[in-house]
Amino acid sequence: MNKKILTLGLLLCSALGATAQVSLVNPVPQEVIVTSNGELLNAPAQWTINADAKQMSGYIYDALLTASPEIVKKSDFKVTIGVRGDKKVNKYKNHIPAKAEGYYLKVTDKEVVIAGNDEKGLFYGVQTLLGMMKEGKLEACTITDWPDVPFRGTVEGFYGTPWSHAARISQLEFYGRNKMNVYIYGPKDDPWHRDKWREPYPEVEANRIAELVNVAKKNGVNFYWAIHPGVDIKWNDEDRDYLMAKLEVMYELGVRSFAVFFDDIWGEGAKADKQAALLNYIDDNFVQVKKDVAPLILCPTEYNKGWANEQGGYLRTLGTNLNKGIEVMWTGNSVVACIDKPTMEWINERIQRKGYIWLNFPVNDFVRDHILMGPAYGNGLDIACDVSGFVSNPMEYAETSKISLYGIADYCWNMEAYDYQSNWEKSLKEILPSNHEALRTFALYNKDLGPNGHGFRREEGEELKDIVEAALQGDQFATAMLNVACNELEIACDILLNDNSNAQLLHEIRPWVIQGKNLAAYGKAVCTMRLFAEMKDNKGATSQFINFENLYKQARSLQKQMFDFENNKAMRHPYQIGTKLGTKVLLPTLNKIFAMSTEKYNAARGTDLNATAEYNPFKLSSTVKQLALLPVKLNGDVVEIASALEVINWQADGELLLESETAVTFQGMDFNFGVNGVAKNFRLELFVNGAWREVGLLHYSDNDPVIHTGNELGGMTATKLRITNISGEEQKVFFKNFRFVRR
Ligand code: 14T
Repeated sequence: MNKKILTLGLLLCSALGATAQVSLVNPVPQEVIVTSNGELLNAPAQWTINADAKQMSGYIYDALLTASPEIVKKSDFKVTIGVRGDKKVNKYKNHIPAKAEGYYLKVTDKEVVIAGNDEKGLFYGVQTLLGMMKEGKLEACTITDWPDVPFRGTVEGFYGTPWSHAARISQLEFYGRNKMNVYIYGPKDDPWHRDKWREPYPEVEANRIAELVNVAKKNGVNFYWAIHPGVDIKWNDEDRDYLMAKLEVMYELGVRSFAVFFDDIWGEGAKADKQAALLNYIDDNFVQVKKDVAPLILCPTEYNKGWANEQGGYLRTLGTNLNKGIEVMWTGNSVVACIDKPTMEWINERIQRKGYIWLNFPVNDFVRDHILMGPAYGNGLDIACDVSGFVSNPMEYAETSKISLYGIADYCWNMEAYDYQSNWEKSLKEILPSNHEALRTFALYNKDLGPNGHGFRREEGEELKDIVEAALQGDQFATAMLNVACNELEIACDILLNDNSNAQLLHEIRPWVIQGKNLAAYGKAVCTMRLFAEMKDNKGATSQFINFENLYKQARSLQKQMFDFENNKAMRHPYQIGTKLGTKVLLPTLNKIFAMSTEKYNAARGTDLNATAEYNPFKLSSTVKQLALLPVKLNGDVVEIASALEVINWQADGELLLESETAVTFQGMDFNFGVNGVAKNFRLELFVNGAWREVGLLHYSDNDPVIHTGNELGGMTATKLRITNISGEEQKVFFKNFRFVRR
């Protein structure tokens, strides 16, 4: 059957004015025939279930119970459910798609039929019915549906605060509703996942995992538990037995799907042949023996093309050595990347199997000053056959992540039909029905990540493009429209701050909403400044108080309020300090208009108001590729270079240069490269009075990675500093932090 024609039919139907109830369903089903002529049916108050005995209990039946109609023995409305082979759906067997997790669904004014190709298919058919009935209506139609990608879901694989137990339960239910079937548990900051991988979970944590396994099951989700042993694993029998024992303990807790992660490590743990041998051992002696355990998943050390060392042959070794059924994860051409056909061709050829995509979106652990509420877009719509699985690594903000995950679910299910914009609009209604327009207005300014080391950016502020362009040309009407946009943002923030319907969401986004109010107020001040800058008498309509200079003072105050809010100690996280939004278009535009207006006013009045909106006197550059993009943060008298979360390959003679516009008098400095005893490999120099002067570097003890500076630093005044690798060979270090205090 032709998908395009069917979709067209659906469009025509919604054009008739009715809200086609099928359009409420996420993911968008593969084939829909609307048989209703646009007329909607009221969902019945009661219905009778018609099914083989074995379907009258269990998780699918429970899911059906969550629908509003009362289930009674006899009623006029019949709901037939079953899987291929069940007597009750036998007559529909030719309609059931012969696809894993597929189903056939028929809705008429008298009955509903749901026939799954397998159990999961039946479960998903029920989800489609429930989705369609969300507004208490039904629509006569037949749907034939199945997923494009066999494994769809998330990997809780970020650095930072792991999700709470409640958040995980809510996620698993969300996955069930949106037909995602994988949740990989691998939070970097769970000690028993990584640092203490050999040790069993304490009782409380163990019980929680057992509960998650059950909730996952009820929602048709495979709960994968991941272990991250690479930090310190020895390739001997002892550690292998530790690992097997831990898996056994997890099996006892109910886990039936496992992953082994070797990301973000180096050294002994990073060897392909050893990793493959271990995975094969687990496969042969655990997975195959247990018989009820899902195929293993491996996250390799070289998990993206940018890090793949062809000469080393790491990926090809995995490809040849790993048992056939073992899945291999891949983040794409770089750590954070969109996935396309060439990406898949490159990796699949090397690993001799279809890559299992780990999409680093909407994860924000490397841009913690931003929260990401935009649509999931940019991945190829033609790679369904090239991937074995597709999972998203989300933010530590679980509830907010649902906006993007709603898109990932749709994309993975029905790739060619994926329309990220309409999916995004739908997701906002799903997540905050009470005030989805306010959420949308706010989310418009929380899509891009800002400049970051991975160079991954998102669209933001496209809808303002014309207004911004004209306003920057001096068009006062456009400036007034920009003022309206700021007004909208303010209204949206205020509405959100008083919406209790999704407390978790509001809790997560709250800092950005408050900062959004500051931004909106700043915008309104700036747009009004622009108006007053050219007003001859410089007077407000009714009051002398509203004049350019007072607006200028207000804008200055708001710039500082935003800065103070970002640097507020109570809310600060250690990495990318700050709470930023509207950074792609709105804020830079407002800053330009601020400068423009102030300059105009200065020129007209002969005043000398400072027209610079943002000020950062520090500039970083580096011949070490991975360091060159790190932002420099100013925090009172503390100057910090943001932490790089990856291993830095610092080549011999590679240098890091920090330049300041004005001379700095140093009070103290230290930095942490995450490795003991490396101070001797680096040289620190300050540029004082036109010459480089070396400053000593030392560790206070043998087991302290922090590098301190010699006493001579105190009181030195310089305009530049540089750190050079003088060891004559590449240094593998972490760039955990670098900071100095100025006088
Ligand atoms: F295993 C991987 F596929 C992976 O992506 N690992 C981490 C992941 O846990 C993290 O959430 C993600 C986004 O920051 O990136 C990976 O870790 C990195 C990689 C970097 F290059 C963290 C910082 C980096 F600079």
